[in-house]
Amino acid sequence: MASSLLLLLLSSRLSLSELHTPASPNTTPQLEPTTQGEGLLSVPATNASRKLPQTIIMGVRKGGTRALLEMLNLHPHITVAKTEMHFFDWDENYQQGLGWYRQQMPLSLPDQITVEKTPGYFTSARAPERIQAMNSSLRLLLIVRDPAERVISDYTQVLHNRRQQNKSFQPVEQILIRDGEVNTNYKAIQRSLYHLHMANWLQRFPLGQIHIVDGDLLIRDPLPELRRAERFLHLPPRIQASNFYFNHTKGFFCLRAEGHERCLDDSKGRRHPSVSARALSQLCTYFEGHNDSFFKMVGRSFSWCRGDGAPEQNITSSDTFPLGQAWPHGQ
Ligand SMILES: *[C@@H]1O[C@H](CO)[C@@H](O)[C@H](O)[C@H]1NC(C)=O
Ligand SMILES: *[C@@H]1O[C@H](CO)[C@@H](O)[C@H](O)[C@H]1NC(C)=O
Ligand SMILES: *[C@@H]1O[C@H](CO)[C@@H](O)[C@H](O)[C@H]1NC(C)=O
Ligand SMILES: *[C@@H]1O[C@H](CO)[C@@H](O)[C@H](O)[C@H]1NC(C)=O
Ligand SMILES: *[C@@H]1O[C@H](CO)[C@@H](O)[C@H](O)[C@H]1NC(C)=O
Ligand SMILES: CC(=O)N[C@H]1CO[C@H](CO)[C@@H](O)[C@@H]1O
Repeated sequence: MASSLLLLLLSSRLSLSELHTPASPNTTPQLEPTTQGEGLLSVPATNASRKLPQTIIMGVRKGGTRALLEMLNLHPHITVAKTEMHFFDWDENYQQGLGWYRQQMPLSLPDQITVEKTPGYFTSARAPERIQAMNSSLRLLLIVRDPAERVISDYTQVLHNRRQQNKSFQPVEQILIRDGEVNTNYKAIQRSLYHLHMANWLQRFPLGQIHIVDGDLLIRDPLPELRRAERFLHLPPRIQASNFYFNHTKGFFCLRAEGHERCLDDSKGRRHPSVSARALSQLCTYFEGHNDSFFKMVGRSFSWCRGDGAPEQNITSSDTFPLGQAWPHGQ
């Protein structure tokens, strides 16, 4: 009770992590304030400590990692690091050592697991071996989405950043297509070649330790994907349908816990630039050649580009994650 009151008093700093439904009447609600580090509330008598993550969301960039993290954070047995750590992919951080890394983690109770997410890990050559060296039985989560759509979303984010800095930028189609061909030098396209990156991870971790979340399904209907994630993490099913409600203005699901509501921030709902049906179709054809390798590698397939070419009209869709307005690829 006392701690609930404290949480209310701290409402200006409330974030979803404070909105847990306690696992059982005996479980103390999580007390970690929104910012990393020094907890105003770390004093109350709990056995909270900072633990190395037992689970890492390793990617993919623009695949919905933030939404997945926030949704998992609804679970009373999960506590999450709020910011992207870039520990295993940035040498200057890695050199600080595991002690430093652990200090960046939120407080967690004995029955909670700590989750960190840094989408840059997925495409990092060093991350797999470094993570393996920390904990070879760690469980990895990978959220993927349609690779063509991910490219556009990736472009949109960079475009937004460059605009804010008054920097010049190339129109999307000039970057995607060069001399009539898909521009395979474009970094965003390389990041969508999931099977190439996945192969590096499978050299270090068995497939059974990597769970893939379907980002396109997670936005449309979060609960079933979260159930699968709970099972993979060996957690009891605690995330409920009542934790989600659809915000028609935003066009995507927002989260609710203990009477508090929260939507993901606006950067997640940017409009995509218009891409012609022709360019899109070319992109889809290009990725088709790669999707099979990935599907075989992970023993599962996804509905990407739907194999029936691009839609008829130009697309000015919003960023899919978590806006929920997928491209009209057939339906
Ligand atoms: C902390 O842990 C000890 C031993 O594991 C237990 O006796 C004590 O009740 C715990 N304290 C709280 C506040 O949970
Ligand atoms: C390693 O990860 C596994 C799976 O999440 C976890 O059960 C175990 O406690 C971790 N080991 C350490 C030393 O953190
Ligand atoms: C960008 O340009 C606008 C208008 O020219 C100006 O108001 C703004 O301060 C500039 N921003 C930066 C970051 O330079
Ligand atoms: C729904 O989204 C709109 C637009 O972002 C926001 O102003 C409003 O507060 C949201 N409503 C709820 C109930 O989340
Ligand atoms: C579609 O996009 C192309 C190239 O961006 C443009 O030339 C064309 O007018 C657009 N068509 C429609 C129907 O908006
Ligand atoms: C869902 C999807 O895009 N499937 C395609 C994967 O790639 C093969 C060719 O490699 C196509 O035949 C599938 O339609």
